[in-house]
Amino acid sequence: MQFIDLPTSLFCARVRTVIQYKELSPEVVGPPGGLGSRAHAALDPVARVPAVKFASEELWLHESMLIALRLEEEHPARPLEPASAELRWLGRQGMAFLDSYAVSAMFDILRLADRRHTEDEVERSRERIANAYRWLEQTLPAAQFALADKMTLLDIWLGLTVALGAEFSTRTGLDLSPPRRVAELSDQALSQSSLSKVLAQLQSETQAA
Ligand SMILES: N[C@@H](CCC(=O)N[C@@H](CS)C(=O)NCC(=O)O)C(=O)O
Repeated sequence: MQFIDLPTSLFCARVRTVIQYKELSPEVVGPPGGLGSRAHAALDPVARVPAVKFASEELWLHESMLIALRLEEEHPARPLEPASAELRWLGRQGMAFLDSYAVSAMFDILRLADRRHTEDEVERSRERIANAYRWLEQTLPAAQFALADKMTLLDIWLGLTVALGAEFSTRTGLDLSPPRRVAELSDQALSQSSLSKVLAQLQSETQAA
């Protein structure tokens, strides 16, 4: 398997966590010539990261969530999804909500901070983050991790999203912190060695960039 990875990317960090947790050894390549460059597009026409390609296949698979699900399917040892279909789909919905609402609104907030903006624009983004967190807070079962007594993909998404929110809070002065149980779950996830190592690496690479 080939993995196009970028050390400063939150989305790549998710894939790196799954790879570390499952003890996989892909051939890791940076985007050749830099992200979105011609050389990168010659290797993978979409020229975005993360992307993975399996030996004997032509497809460069994109989207961190799809990549995580494919790795789960290909490498079921050390599972990162619950056995119950209902919980599995709850977890996937949680990951999709975090991406579509919380993470995208966090990046919107960061972009807004760089230009003239209205309070309403910021509030709308904060409301999208709050809605995603509220849904999780109200829907997740009472368990040690988000869905079970061990780490799942949703915990990886949750931990890295809350960490991103904390970093953007520092940069913008806005409070982007989650409600209590989501915060506890994220702390729990971030204390797992595979995730804490990846987060530390992501933070040091982002600072250096
Ligand atoms: N939804 C995608 C987001 C991936 C993404 O935004 N990647 C950025 C780097 S962090 C990228 O490739 N940007 C290049 C571009 O937009 O041309 C995922 O979950 O993988």
